[in-house]
Amino acid sequence: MKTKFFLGLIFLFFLPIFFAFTLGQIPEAPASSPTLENTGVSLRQLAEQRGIQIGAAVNTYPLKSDRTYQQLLAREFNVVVPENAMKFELVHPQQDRFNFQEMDEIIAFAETHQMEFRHHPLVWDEQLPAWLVRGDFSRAELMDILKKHIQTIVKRYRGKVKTIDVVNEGVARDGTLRDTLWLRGIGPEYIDLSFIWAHEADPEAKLFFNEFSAEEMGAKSNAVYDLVQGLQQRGVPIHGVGLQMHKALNNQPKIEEIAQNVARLGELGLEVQITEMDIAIPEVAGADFSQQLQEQAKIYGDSVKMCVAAKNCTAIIFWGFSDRYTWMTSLIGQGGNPLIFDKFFRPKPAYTAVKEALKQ
Ligand code: 9MR
Repeated sequence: MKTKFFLGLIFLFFLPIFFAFTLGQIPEAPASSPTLENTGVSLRQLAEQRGIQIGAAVNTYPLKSDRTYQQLLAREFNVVVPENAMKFELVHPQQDRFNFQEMDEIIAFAETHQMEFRHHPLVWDEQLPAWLVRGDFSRAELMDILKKHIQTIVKRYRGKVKTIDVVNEGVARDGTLRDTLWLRGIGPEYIDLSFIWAHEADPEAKLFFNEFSAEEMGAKSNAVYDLVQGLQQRGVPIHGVGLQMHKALNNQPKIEEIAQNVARLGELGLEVQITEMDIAIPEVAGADFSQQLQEQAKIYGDSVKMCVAAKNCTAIIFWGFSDRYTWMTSLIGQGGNPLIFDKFFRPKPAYTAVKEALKQ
């Protein structure tokens, strides 16, 4: 009887530990796995020595299920960004219901591994839930919805999150404001209001305007510049601009122009972060893949060097880190191999180039 009771106690003691491991709740310490190649000093260590952040967007599925993914993420990066977990339709699926489960899981991972968590995005025109899109709300109602959305999320993670993409992709290619549900329903002041509401909810957080195809000098980056300068002139709290950098071998970044753009934003007293970098390799018949990998590596290296050299460039964040999990797979079918580790988590030439750039 006593033995059974004793065995029962042991069973009860180990049960939660067993579940925690099988569900991936207790990630192993980084760098302990023989499945990971030993790449010497990590990007994270080098970036920390440089006083710059290096991060990756995370996909919640492998974060829960893929041990190698977890280990590499924790070893190489010091910032995580939710690739989708904070999108409106996931976090706020019904008007009166929020779902923070995935966000909480990512934040728990970040805390366990002393990584920073970067919010992305509070206000965007994509991945919106049906209740919002089909709601036929008045201007006042939409303002209430947006304020509640922003402040519920920001207050929940206040103190844990230092940087937030408040408005994502608010400018169109020609430099006008992008035609969004928020612009149509509230008017151009939705941008000012979003920053003001986020700041009210967490006055310590650094607030960013995040944009794509606004890296180089041109109509779009001029419009972003004017927009953020306008916010500053009206006393709206803004601390930085995110330049996404979704590029490709056939759409290469013009590094000198990006440096110029980063510098002019610096003159406004703003930080810049490279927020979603990936460099797609297009499938070209007869192309030499190893040559393409070298070309990709050079772009990664030059971009990181540019950021390291710019005083106001404070972070480089990749839109994922392994070609095994990239948004491009759903976009163009085969994946584009845009990241710095391959599908088997082996470091690509791009990884080495980023490392060398961080050493300089
Ligand atoms: O990587 C994200 C992908 O999984 C989603 O399906 C997509 C929805 O539009 O959003 C992707 O992330 C985007 C990011 O949030 C904003 N900048 C562009 C990114 C790539 O489309």
